[in-house]
Amino acid sequence: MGLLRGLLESVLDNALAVLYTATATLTQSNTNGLSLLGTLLAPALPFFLTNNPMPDGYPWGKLTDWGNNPYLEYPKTGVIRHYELTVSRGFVAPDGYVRDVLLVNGAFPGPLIEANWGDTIVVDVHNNITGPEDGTAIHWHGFLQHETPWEDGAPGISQCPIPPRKSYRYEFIASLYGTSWYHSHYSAQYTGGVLGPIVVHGPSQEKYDIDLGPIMLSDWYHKEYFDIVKEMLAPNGSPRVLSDNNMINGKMHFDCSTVTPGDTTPCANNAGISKFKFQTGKRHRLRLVNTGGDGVQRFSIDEHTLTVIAEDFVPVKPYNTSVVTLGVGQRTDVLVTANVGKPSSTFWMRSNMTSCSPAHQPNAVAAVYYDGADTSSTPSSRAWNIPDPGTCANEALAVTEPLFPIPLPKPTFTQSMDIELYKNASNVTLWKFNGVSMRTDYNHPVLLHANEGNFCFPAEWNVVNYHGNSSIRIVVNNKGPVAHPMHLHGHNFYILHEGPGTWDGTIVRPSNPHRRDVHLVRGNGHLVIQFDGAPGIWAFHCHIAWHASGGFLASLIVEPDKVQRMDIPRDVQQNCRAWELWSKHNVVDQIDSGT
Ligand SMILES: *[C@@H]1O[C@H](CO)[C@@H](O)[C@H](O)[C@H]1NC(C)=O
Ligand SMILES: *[C@@H]1O[C@H](CO)[C@@H](O)[C@H](O)[C@H]1NC(C)=O
Ligand SMILES: *[C@@H]1O[C@H](CO)[C@@H](O)[C@H](O)[C@H]1NC(C)=O
Ligand SMILES: *[C@@H]1O[C@H](CO)[C@@H](O)[C@H](O)[C@H]1NC(C)=O
Ligand SMILES: *[C@@H]1O[C@H](CO)[C@@H](O)[C@H](O)[C@H]1NC(C)=O
Ligand SMILES: *[C@@H]1O[C@H](CO)[C@@H](O)[C@H](O)[C@H]1NC(C)=O
Ligand SMILES: [Cu+2]
Repeated sequence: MGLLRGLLESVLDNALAVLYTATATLTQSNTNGLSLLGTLLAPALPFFLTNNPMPDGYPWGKLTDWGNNPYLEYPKTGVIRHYELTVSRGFVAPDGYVRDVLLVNGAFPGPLIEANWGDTIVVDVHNNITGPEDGTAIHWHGFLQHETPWEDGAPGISQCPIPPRKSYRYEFIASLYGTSWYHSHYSAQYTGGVLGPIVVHGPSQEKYDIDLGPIMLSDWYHKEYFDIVKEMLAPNGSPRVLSDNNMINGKMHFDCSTVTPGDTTPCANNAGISKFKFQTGKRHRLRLVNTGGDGVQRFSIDEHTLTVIAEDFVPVKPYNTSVVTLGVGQRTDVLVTANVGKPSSTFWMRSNMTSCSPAHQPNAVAAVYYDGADTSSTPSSRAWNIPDPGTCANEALAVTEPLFPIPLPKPTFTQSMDIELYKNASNVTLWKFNGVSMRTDYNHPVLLHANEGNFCFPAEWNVVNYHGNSSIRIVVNNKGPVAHPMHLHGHNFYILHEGPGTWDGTIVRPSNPHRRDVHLVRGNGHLVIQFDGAPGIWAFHCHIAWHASGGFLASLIVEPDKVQRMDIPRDVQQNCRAWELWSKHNVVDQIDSGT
């Protein structure tokens, strides 16, 4: 592997050396491959309406975001949104430092997937990871997959990985709407570039003029993910992984003079930042997504107020704020009116990582240009001075209230799950969740096991079977000082309480508790969630890539009887046979939990 990489790098040196002279400017293709995100050429949304229009405008008719329960009804449009995603190795320099990455359709970030509420999304994923080869599996973050748990994309849980040079077709319904993303769930692979935005258009009580589309906020690492994981999981390795930079839509400057002495990787100081255009006086929708490996982001636009209208796939009662906090995996949709300056005004957009995020360079910027501004100019606006409160927590639950109210049902079962850091007998630092450090078996997905009526699992798969329970409450107790963004697949969970220490039994707004699919639990604190279980196998894990690699994941079985009776498509078995064959003849270097 090392030799191959060395060869690739020397080819790269020759190809890019010309560009890396002191005066050269990197092109968009040098920094982001075929992606246009973060450039002034990125189209406003909806984009697909121009090439695949709906016959009668928007298909959700009289359904609204305040009057209809999206878990019970969605428009059955019958429209198929078909995408082809090819994952390949490549080189880009998003912040000027050249990296060996994984690209989706030659782009970083990967291309946008767009649909209307109720459409069927069909994605053919082609694994073109070669030199060296590796598996992959794509998770569609926040999608419920209630009729299709085998399309959830968690390797060893809902499917076998897609082997190199093979394809797998994912097919699922967009039964919720809003902003999300897709990412590899195979090891920490997504931090190497296998990710992209998803927008599902739906009703909105709050009107706006322009949909600016996805704005992805992410920490960035100059080392390859595999090397990071290897170092972290070496005996006496540190679980704290420092990021090198922070980016908005995959772009940011980097000060090349700060690289480790002896590092000869090509690096340029002038990679360029993301640029956005605002129409003076108009109201814009910005779709924020934290697609990072670890860092908690605090997003703001100088001198502008943000009106929050959705968190994850849950529309919320609008509230105003200057700064929005997002843990990894979380999304926040905000409306911003361009009425602060003149048509020639320019402003900084900022995303600062919080004190809870180990980072060399925590602050990302992008430029916002009103429609009469010179788009080559540099903003000189004043930042909001709202210091990081240091709690490493989301907005207070009292402030974030779902627009469509659902009262908290009585749980049929309550349990605690503890988060602990420990060293195993080889001195490897791992995470224990609910008493176990998880390690997946790529060849035997839990879902297929259960579907065959086999409910005995090796302890290290960390499976919890809820039998006939329909409403499950989990009290997450964080026994250490580090905050974690807790993500449950297949559900928007109710959030009953979050705070320091242990839970005192208080529930915030039981008449309509907040709901979402990721929520931060602070260090030495608690998070109490509850969900109306849907039949299937659902990963419940920390979304920090390094923590999941270190075993921080549990698989929850809901309604095993129904899981056993599910008619799982033959493709799923076929993909497992293809993986079985590939893994028999190739070494699968699973150095971590596998997810
Ligand atoms: C597959 O990956 C190789 C590089 O590893 C690249 O040259 C080729 O264009 C890719 N094929 C497709 C269809 O993306
Ligand atoms: C938010 O601020 C805007 C002005 O920037 C105001 O028009 C609106 O009423 C405020 N909304 C709320 C919910 O406070
Ligand atoms: C973000 O960081 C910048 C640079 O340190 C600072 O000026 C600004 O106040 C910070 N913004 C917020 C909202 O904390
Ligand atoms: C400790 O964890 C590492 C990483 O998962 C694993 O390779 C090793 O076998 C474990 N050691 C023991 C004694 O279980
Ligand atoms: C683990 O580390 C301790 C102290 O750091 C050392 O004494 C012990 O020999 C190590 N054990 C293994 C199996 O490496
Ligand atoms: C609920 O789940 C728990 C934990 O697995 C189990 O002990 C209990 O029997 C279940 N209750 C029902 C009604 O299935
Ligand atoms: Cu974590």
